[in-house]
Amino acid sequence: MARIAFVLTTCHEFEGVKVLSSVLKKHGHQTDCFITSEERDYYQAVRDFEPDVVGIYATSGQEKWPYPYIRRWKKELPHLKVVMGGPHPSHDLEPLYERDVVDATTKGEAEYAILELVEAWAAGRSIREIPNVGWLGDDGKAVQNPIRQVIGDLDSLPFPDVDVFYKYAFLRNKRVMQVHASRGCQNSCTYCSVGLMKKEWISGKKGEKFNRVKSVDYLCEEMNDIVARYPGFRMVNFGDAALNMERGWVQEFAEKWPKRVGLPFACNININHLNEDDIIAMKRAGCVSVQFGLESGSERVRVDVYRKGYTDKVVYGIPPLLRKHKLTYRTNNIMGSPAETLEDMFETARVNKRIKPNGCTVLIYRAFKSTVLGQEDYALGRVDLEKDIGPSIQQDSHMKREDVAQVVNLQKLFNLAVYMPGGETLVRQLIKLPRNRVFDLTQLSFLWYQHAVVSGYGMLDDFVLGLKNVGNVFAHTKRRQAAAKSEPSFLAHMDIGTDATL
Ligand code: B12
Ligand code: SF4
Repeated sequence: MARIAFVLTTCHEFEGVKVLSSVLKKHGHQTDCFITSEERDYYQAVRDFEPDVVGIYATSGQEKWPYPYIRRWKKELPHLKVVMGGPHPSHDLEPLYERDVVDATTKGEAEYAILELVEAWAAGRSIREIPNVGWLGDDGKAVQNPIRQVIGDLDSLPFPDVDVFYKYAFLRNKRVMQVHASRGCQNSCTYCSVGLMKKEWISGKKGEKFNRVKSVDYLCEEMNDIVARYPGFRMVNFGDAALNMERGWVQEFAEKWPKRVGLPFACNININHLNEDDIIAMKRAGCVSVQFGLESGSERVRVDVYRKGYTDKVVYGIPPLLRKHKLTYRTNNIMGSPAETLEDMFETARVNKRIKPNGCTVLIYRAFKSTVLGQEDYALGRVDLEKDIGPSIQQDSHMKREDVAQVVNLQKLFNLAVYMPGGETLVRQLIKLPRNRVFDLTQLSFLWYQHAVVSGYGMLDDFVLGLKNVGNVFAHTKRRQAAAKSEPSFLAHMDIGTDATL
């Protein structure tokens, strides 16, 4: 039996970690999860658990924060092994070169990779043949092993282990529970990692499918298992790319969910695969709010560059149906990709005004090396490598463009352009001003209101969640200040995901 500690900086229940934990527990291991904002003394909390293995979940930009902790834990627990998984090491083996920190990485889905890894370490066996695992060779070069088939049947997995998250009072007492019903996505947008995941996170065996859905029966049982132990939740938020992933699933869900679970919910939708019958079914099932990616007002950018697949016909066609059936809806939008001019970004504001969403989330384009567009941006030298923008995609831009200051200001003031009469004219003038905290606060206030009220997450919960994660909004500023003082502090390495407000 091994003891595995998952370390996280974001106050959120992560589906990936929940599932890894449940698989490890099913095989007799002991697991726990530690979130920085929820521990008084983070170092000691993990140290007291006496882990044999520490697991880091990392998105790009979020990988280095635990290194100072790990160096200290490794001093006191000499047998400690560290594995990093998630999107970052799935596409970049660079963490393995931190020899004193990371002992192995995993690529793609890691349920069985982490199990075999933990068991190999416990038995003193080699890890060099384990599928999905990355390791450092004797010649100092990182090696990525081939990956195994994805888990074809999500119902074959034990229920995700919520206990490692709901041991924290804040997470179990909030209004909304985070749940996943599927993996994958119907789209392959060029700015998102999912497109490459579909190619690189599969073994390529015949019949293997990256898009998978839990059965409605499994999902209802999973929910009832959670609600029986944590009865305080009032609503569910589905974190999936789209709840309407598989044709016909929503109809069955609308039959069973209200009778067997009965909690209202919010979710993402794919508007290309949605018709009025699906909307009616979702409403009947208890849906209160949906979200979809508009991303750009320009059809050329949305369809030809981002490969989103949403033509103007769909973009203008679906919102009236959502309004007709009284579902509130929010759009996701991207500012500042190399494909767009500032005028295109104002077009995004105008299209939002026209389709009347109840809220607009606006993120700043970031070139991830795990995306088609990101790879192109790095190859063409469009990324300012000297600029530290922190881990967040809501804070700043690392793209080299002359109008970058105005783009970032527009992201902060976007909602004024959409919702205030005459807003666009005012915002056109304001974005010429230097960046300032009032603009930052304007963006955060809209985000808070839309998240808390429109999507129903609750004013207080969302405010507290924002406070818990606000550190990352200014993470790069703090790092800059710490670097200026040349003080090696923990804070200088903290990347505390802003995700809570997405
Ligand atoms: C839901 C979601 C969120 C949620 C929950 C966080 C989470 N990652 O679960 C919230 C809203 C909080 C969020 C926040 C952010 N997200 Co997000 N998010 C997603 C989304 C849509 C689904 C993730 C998911 O649950 N998948 C289902 C589970 C089962 O899969 P999984 O998480 O990948 O887990 C498997 C493996 O990764 C691995 N694994 C997972 N954890 C661990 C841990 C260890 C130790 C090991 C060994 C393996 C391992 O095994 C798991 C089981 O097979 C993905 C897109 C996607 N489809 O992956 C983006 C995605 C992960 N997010 C992304 C980004 C950019 C962010 C933010 C930085 C955004 C921001 N606010 O600025 C933050 C970062 C927060 C953080 N600390 O990671 C990017 C990451 C890109 C990259 N290359 O790094 C993605 C890929 C989307 C994209 N734009 O391309 N996100
Ligand atoms: S629809 Fe969303 S999750 Fe799917 S590929 Fe596009 S951005 Fe990624």
